[in-house]
Amino acid sequence: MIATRRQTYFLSDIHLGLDYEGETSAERERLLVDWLMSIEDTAAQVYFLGDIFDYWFEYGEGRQPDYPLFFQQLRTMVGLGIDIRFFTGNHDLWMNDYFPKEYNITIHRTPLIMRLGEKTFFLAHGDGLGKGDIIYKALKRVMTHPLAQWLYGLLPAQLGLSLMRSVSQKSRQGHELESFRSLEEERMVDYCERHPDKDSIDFFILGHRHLPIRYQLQQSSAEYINLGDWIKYKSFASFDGEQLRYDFLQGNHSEDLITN
Ligand SMILES: [Mn+2]
Repeated sequence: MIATRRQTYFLSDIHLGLDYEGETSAERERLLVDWLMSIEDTAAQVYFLGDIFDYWFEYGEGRQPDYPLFFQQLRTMVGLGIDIRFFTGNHDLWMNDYFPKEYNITIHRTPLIMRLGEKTFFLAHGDGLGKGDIIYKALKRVMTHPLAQWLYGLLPAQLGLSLMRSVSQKSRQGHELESFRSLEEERMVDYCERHPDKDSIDFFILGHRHLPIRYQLQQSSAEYINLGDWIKYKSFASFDGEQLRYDFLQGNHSEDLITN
């Protein structure tokens, strides 16, 4: 069989490491890997738009959190010539050179504007974009400073990781997984509406919100897509060079897609 790899896939907020409402991280990892295997023959590129991991720290020498099925599948896909990109999210800000070195995966730490086929994409995790969130933005500036990571690295690995796990859980209780406000109140929609390049962008694809959203921006042909998550929705988007599709792994959440 000749594989025709021309699809680009987008997903985010998988939060490996988190057990949530009756689904363990290992079960979620299995579903993810099965899905990744199912797109091996069609995927040219896979964009993971952040919060792939619920917490992440690289202690070196193979002492980072380990998701063996997922990591093996990444290796297989990269070996097949599939271009895999990781964006850092607020839960996995501290990705360094483990994935570039071990798996030949490119890491993006800032939003990316790129062209695929005839369309222009804006890609980002979405944390700290738009108005407000002053405290988080300041915290992010501290957290992304190499000194903060270096200091954290001084903690014993087990303590460092369990601390991260608990902070991670708190942040979720605080502002993630909350229900949808009106689109006008959605900070990331507002960010896209005001983006200076809005007229030249076709798709703003973001994560972070944990809600499946496909929204036509005002007075523009651009769409704002939120990728949902793999905790509740198991949602993803794909692009074949012309059309963008929004899908759900188990097909039973399609009615949850928020549109205008
Ligand atoms: Mn998230």
